[in-house]
Amino acid sequence: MSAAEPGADVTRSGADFVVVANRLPVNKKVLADGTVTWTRAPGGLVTALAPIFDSTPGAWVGWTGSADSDDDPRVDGIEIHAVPLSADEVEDYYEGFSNSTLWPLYHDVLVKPVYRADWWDAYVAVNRRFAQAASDAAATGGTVWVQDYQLQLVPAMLRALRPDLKIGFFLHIPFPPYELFSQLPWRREILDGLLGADLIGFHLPGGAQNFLTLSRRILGVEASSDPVGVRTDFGTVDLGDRVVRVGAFPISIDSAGVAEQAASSRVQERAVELRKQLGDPKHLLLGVDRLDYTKGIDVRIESLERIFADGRLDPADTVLVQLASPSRENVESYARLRDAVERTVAHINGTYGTVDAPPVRYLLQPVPRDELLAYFVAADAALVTPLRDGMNLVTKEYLACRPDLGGALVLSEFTGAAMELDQAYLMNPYDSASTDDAVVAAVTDPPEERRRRMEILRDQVMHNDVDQWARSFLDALNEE
Ligand code: GDG
Repeated sequence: MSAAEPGADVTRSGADFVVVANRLPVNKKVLADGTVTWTRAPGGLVTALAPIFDSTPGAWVGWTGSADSDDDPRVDGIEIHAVPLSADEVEDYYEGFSNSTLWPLYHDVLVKPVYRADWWDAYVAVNRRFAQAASDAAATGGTVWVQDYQLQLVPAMLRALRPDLKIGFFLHIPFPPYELFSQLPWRREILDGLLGADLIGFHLPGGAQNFLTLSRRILGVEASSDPVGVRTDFGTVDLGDRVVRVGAFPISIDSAGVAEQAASSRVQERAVELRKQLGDPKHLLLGVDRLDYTKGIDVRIESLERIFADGRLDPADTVLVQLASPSRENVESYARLRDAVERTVAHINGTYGTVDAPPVRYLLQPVPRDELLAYFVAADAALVTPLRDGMNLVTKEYLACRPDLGGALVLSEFTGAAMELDQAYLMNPYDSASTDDAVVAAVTDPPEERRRRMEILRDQVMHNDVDQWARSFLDALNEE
C-alpha cells in the first residue's frame, strides 16, 4: 500500500468498535428549566450490543431524529457521533428514498415504489456524511458495523476512506429477488455499496441467496451458488482483490430480560386488570405493530369480521386489542393506510358491537413498555399477520412473556420469524380461508394442543437471543 492511499500512513486513535445506524440510541428530555438531558434509549440493538460496549471502547454514529438540529448528545458508556440532517434531507433521503423507494421495493412492492433522481442524490450525499463520520470515529484496524437499508452505500464509501477497517453490514428488512430489485434505477450502485463490506448479513438464507444471484447477474462478478445456512455455510462474492462473505443471522430479542420484566408483579397485576377492563372476554386477541402497510393490520381485522359474519366466534365474548404506533406520518401511503384501518375498525364495531362493548379496541399511540408486556401476558392469542416482514420481534416478545404457555401465536408465513417458529398457527395473509382458520383454531383448539405448540415456540425464543445474534455476526466478521 503506498503512502498516497487514504488511511495508509496514519495510526488513528478512536473507537475499536463503531455502530453506524440511521438513528442514535438516545432519548432527549427537556427539563422545566430548559436544561436538556439525554438517556440511552432502551431499543433492541443497543441492548444487544451493551455487553460489547461495556468491554470495548465503542462509538455510535447516527442521526438524533430532529431535522436542522445541532444537538450533541452525551450518554454513559457509548461515544456518540451525531450526523446532522437538514429538513430537506429528511424529506428526500429518509421519507423519500429510504421509505418511499427502498422500503416498498424490498417489501414485495406492496405499495408502488417511487423512483426519483433527486431523492437518490440526497441518499448518496447523506450516506457519504455517515461514512465520513464513521471514518472519523474508528481507530486504526477497528470494526465498524453498518445497519440497515438507509445506509447501503456506507460500506464502500467507508472502505475507500479507511481500507484498514473491518466492515460489516446487516439488513433488517427482506432482500428482494432479482425480478423486483432490478426495477431500481440505481441497482448497480446499491450492490457496489454493500460489497464494500467484508461480511453482509440478512435475516434469512433466502435474502442472502437473492443477494448472491443479483451480484452475479447484475454486476457479473463471481458469486457462490451453494445454499447459505443459518449462521454457517456463508456464500461468497469474489471481487478479485478480496472476497465478501454473505450469511443469514436471524435477529432475536433479549429473551431473558423480557421474560423477567413480564414476570414482575406490576406487569402481572396490570394484565389481570386489563382483562377485567375489557369485560373479561372469553377470547382476547392482540395485535401490536407500527402502523405500516407491511404489517397486515387490515388482514386481521377483516378476518375477524368474516369470522363474526360466519358465526365462528361470538362478538359478545371476543375482543381484539390493536395497538398501533404512529409511523412515518409524512409519507402519503401511511396516511392512506391509517384511513383504511380506521374505516374498517369503525365498520366492524358499528356492525358487531354494542354501545358499551365494541369488539375491536384500537389505540393509535405508543404504549409504555410495561403496559405492552401486560397486554402480551393477558392475550389468549397474538395475531401477527404481515404481508411481508424481515423478522418481526413482536412475535418473539409475546412468546418470551408466556412461561405459563397460556397463549397462542397466529403467524404469517411471510415473516422472517415463520422460518424458525413453525409450530405457530401459520397462515397465508393473501388467503382469507387460511387466515380465518388459523385465528379460530388458535383460540378454540384444545388447551393441550395450544400448550404443546407454545412450549416448542417459547423454547426456540429462549434459546436464541439477541446476544447470540450479535456475537455470531461479529465473530464471523472478525474471523480471519
Ligand atoms: C424492523 C423490521 C425486524 C411496537 N409498538 C410499541 C412498541 N413496539 C416495539 C415492539 C418491537 C418493535 O417496536 C417493533 O419491532 P418489529 O420487529 O416487530 O418491527 P419493525 O419496527 O418493522 O422492525 C422487522 C426488525 O427491524 C429488527 O431487525 O424484526 O422485520 O421491519 O420491539 O415491541 N414498544 C412500546 N410501545 C408500543 O406501543 N414500548
